[in-house]
Amino acid sequence: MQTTKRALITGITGQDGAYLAQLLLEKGYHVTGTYRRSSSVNFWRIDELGIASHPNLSLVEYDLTDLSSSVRLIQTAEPDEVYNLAAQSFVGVSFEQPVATASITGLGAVNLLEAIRIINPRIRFYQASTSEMFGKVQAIPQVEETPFYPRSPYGVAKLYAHWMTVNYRESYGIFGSSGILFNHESPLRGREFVTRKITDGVAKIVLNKLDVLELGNLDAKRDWGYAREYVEGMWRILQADNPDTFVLATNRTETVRDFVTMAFKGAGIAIEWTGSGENESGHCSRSGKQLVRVSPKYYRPAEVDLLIGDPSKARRELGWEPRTTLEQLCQMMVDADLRRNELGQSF
Ligand code: NDP
Ligand code: GDR
Repeated sequence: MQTTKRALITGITGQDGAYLAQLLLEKGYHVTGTYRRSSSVNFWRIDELGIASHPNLSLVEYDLTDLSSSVRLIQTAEPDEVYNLAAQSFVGVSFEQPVATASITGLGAVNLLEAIRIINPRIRFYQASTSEMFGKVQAIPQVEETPFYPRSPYGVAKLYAHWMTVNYRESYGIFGSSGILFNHESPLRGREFVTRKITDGVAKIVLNKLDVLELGNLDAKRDWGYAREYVEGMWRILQADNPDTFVLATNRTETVRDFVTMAFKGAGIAIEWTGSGENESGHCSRSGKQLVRVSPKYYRPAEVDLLIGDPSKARRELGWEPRTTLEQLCQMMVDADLRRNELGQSF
């Protein structure tokens, strides 16, 4: 069904921002997407999706840390729905830049909530919350009621933004909803995140552009889904009758090691593992050549060991369901990275 609604997406240059913009444009929304000023702005994702020049897409320069810009943004974009996807979203970097992460990922959300409260409290607000808020395992699988125990400055900042969203809902009646999304990946994932680092690395090894893939903790377990399906969940969360909190996940968890094995298999290479911890390595089972090495430089000061989410509430109340298997997702990413590396594209 077509609509004339207006949506504002912060962070349109990111993975989710690009997919969500595409989805909302297909639904007939006018979309305002924000990007950060920098010496070389990168629109490769919306270019790849073919929406960069869409007539119903406006691109606006914006920094989430600035309250006055947030007020002006809400004033000029006049959105019915705001999707706050902008964040310093890389957990590893958050240990190096805890203050910047708090400011962007934590306080940034409050700048938008304040702007909404001041200008138009009827605007619906989506906060991109995360399974990182569960952090140290308190229960398996994790659901909306599972106690939080964040294990990184990023997780702590996101938890603050999450509770502020709940607080604005309860204090001012703002339609503020929070999606606690577990890891979701795609060919548009940034290369600093482990799945894309792996699929890009596999492609480079196959094409003789890289000898060995260096990774950190191979034992971490994640619940990985397909980003395109998760942004559809975000939209459903804001179409519900009432503001609420929802977990979006696949309810399957695998180790980083398993994902590496899967990605090499997707490129026709069988991997054998030997050793453990820092001495673990992955070899091509046919030639014996070492293809994977563990490097402690990728270890984090504190790790989230095991994430697995139960999306029953979203299934029941929103009709949302993940459909793509991890094998399909991994293959999609390997194929995309083989293609990009063959073409010499560097994103
Ligand atoms: P990305 O890192 O791909 O995108 C983040 C976006 O935020 C980019 O557009 C980035 O701009 C923008 N941004 C960063 N800092 C600022 C700032 N100060 N002002 C304005 N914009 C800024 O993240 P994803 O698309 O993967 O994730 C979207 C959101 O969902 C994030 O908030 C993330 O924390 C959260 N999340 C993601 C999950 C996942 O598995 N992908 C799971 C759960 C939550 P630039 O391009 O200039 O860097
Ligand atoms: P995560 O994703 O921290 O879960 O946050 P990431 O892909 O960075 O790490 C997943 C797990 O893999 C381990 N790992 C490595 N990670 C990276 N990046 N690089 C490596 O070389 C490497 N080796 C092992 C990590 O230690 C970790 O255990 C993502 C982000 O998108 C967040 O914004 C989001 O909120 C959460 O997912 C849900």
